[in-house]
Amino acid sequence: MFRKLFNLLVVFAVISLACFVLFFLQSKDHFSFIVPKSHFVAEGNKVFSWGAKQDVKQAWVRTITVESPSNDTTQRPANVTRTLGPCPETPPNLVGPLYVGFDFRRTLEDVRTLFNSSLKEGGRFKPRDCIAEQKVAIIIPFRNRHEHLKHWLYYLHPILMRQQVDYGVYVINQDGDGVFNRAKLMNAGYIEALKDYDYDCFVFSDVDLVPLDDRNLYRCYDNPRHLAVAMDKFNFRLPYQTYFGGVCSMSKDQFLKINGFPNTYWGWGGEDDDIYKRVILRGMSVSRPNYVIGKYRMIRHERDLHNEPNPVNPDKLLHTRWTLDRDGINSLKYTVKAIEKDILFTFITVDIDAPPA
Ligand code: BGN
Repeated sequence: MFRKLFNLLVVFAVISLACFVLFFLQSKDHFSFIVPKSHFVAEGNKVFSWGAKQDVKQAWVRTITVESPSNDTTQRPANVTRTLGPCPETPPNLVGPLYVGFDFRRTLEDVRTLFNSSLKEGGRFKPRDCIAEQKVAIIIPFRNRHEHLKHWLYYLHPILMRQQVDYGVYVINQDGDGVFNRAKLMNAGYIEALKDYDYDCFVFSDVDLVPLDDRNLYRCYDNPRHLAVAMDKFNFRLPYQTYFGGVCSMSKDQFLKINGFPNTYWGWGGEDDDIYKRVILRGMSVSRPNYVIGKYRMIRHERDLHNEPNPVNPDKLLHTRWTLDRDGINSLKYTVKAIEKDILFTFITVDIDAPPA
């Protein structure tokens, strides 16, 4: 009886010791071969991962190697190996309500200096410590609004970083002086961003809108999401229940389900209402944050040149059911004139064949 008990104790002690040794070795990174080396590259002491989603699906847990930035090889510590898991559902470093002020003395160069070391060329970022579930392209329709862009970048980059988004910023600049077309620019942004990276989520944002709460997550949901629900210019509420303007997000699937955005809304007004109708006509609903989290501050400005309200646009809205399949990403035509990679954003100038103003 005693002998049996003694044997059992010995076996237990041996197993415990083996576990302890294994645990010790793994924490020392001697066991990094257990998980395959990934596509992560190290730049100085910053880690960027450019692995494909397929790999991520196979193994959420991967190993990265971080080179020491030191040039002194005698002082260089051994490579540090870390294991990355998926980012948490709720990003841990959010702060909630934010102060947002548009200091006119701020320059693009100041903003570059601030984020130079955290971003990759083209305004790309990946969280260091985890693998983000979505790859998000932020698309900004643009013309002659550099004054606003610097503020947008100053506020949004740190917010997106705290939100642990794997993202890229695409400023889609309309070439020439013809009539502006916000929705067509966003369609072009969708296509151009996909040439860069395997994005699966798209946030379409006006350049003059800055969120006042970082809990308003720039990601995609089960339904297309309207993020800018409480703008200061509308007294922090929706101007009308079906409003879908300012900032919205859509997964690639949702975007394709509505055939992208209409290309034929020239000038101001109506294109966002058309997009809302497309979403509803395709059997989806609109997801929204509440009025506390969904607050935005708009940078005050004069109405843009060549973006006057177009009197034919309201009428077009009566025909969305018919135009949905004919006017959209499947009928989009534009020419890329230039692609410039800034550290803070990718600036793509497109000729969208605009009628003269
Ligand atoms: C609406 C515009 C929207 C705009 C909002 C808020 C139209 C279509 C005619 C009914 N809709 O009136 O595009 O985002 O105001 O400014 O003009």
